[in-house]
Parts: sequence; C-alpha cells; structure tokens
Amino acid sequence: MKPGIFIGAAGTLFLIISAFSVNAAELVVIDPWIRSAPPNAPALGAFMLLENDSDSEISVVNAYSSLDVDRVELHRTIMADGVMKMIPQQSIPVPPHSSTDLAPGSWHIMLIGPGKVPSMGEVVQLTLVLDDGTKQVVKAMVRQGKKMMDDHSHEMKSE
Ligand SMILES: [Cu+2]
Repeated sequence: MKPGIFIGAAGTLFLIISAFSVNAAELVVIDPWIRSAPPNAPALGAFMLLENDSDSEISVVNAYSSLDVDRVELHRTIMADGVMKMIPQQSIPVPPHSSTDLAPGSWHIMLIGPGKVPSMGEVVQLTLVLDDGTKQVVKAMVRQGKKMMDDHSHEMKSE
C-alpha cells in the first residue's frame, strides 16, 4: 500500500475503521452498508464508497455475499422519462485517483431473492471480485437508509 494514501484526519479514521476490508488491491472500501428492508423484500441494496488510489481504472466485475440469496447483480439506477429504473451492469468502474459512490439512486450491488432478510444491525459479508481477479471482502451492516421515493420526489421538486 502506498503511504500517500493518508489524506488527512478524516481519511485516516476511515482507513482504521475499514482496515480489515483492505487487501493488496488499491481499492479502498469506505462505509459498506445494506439498506434494511421488510421481511418479504424481494431484493436488498448494498452501498459503499469505492476509492481508487492507483494510476489505472479498477472495476468491480462481480460480487457475492454470505447471505443465502438467489443471485447478486451490479446495478445502476438511472432516470429515464421521469421514471427511476435499475439497469444491470457488467461492472462498476472506479477511475484512477477517483472514487465511485454506491448509493441509493445510483450505483449499487443488488442481493436478489434473500432466503431470509437480515435485520437491522446484522453484518453481512460481501465479496467484491475485481477485474484483475482479486477478491476483496467487506463487512456491511444493515441499517436504515433514505427511501428511493424520497430521492425521487427531490428530483421532481428540483425541476
Ligand atoms: Cu438494483
């Protein structure tokens, strides 16, 4: 890991918190979480900030989880004709010296068909598969998140 990765007090704090999830790859995963959902939810969204401190693009090309789910997909939510749609993606790119925010209403990892929806505070292990074949394991806690409809109404108001 490069020493130049320390970018100030806040950055150092984040690194300590997520230190267990960082391996040799130069992708830093900050604040991974899963949005809490009702027990009958057909899918769960997983979110995190991906930081790439290297000189080349790093992509997440696949993911799986410690939860019993039918499948895991990489998604991006886009606004098309005034409607928010989730479009499956081949990969989630993180440009060099930049970051990609996996957040509600944007890029995310979708856990589809959970056998049992985890409750608030539960920790789910997510494995990110990168384009160079390396795997990065992160621990995502289930917590409450802003609802997609809130995002939507914000979009509508700003028009
Ligand atoms: Cu989705």
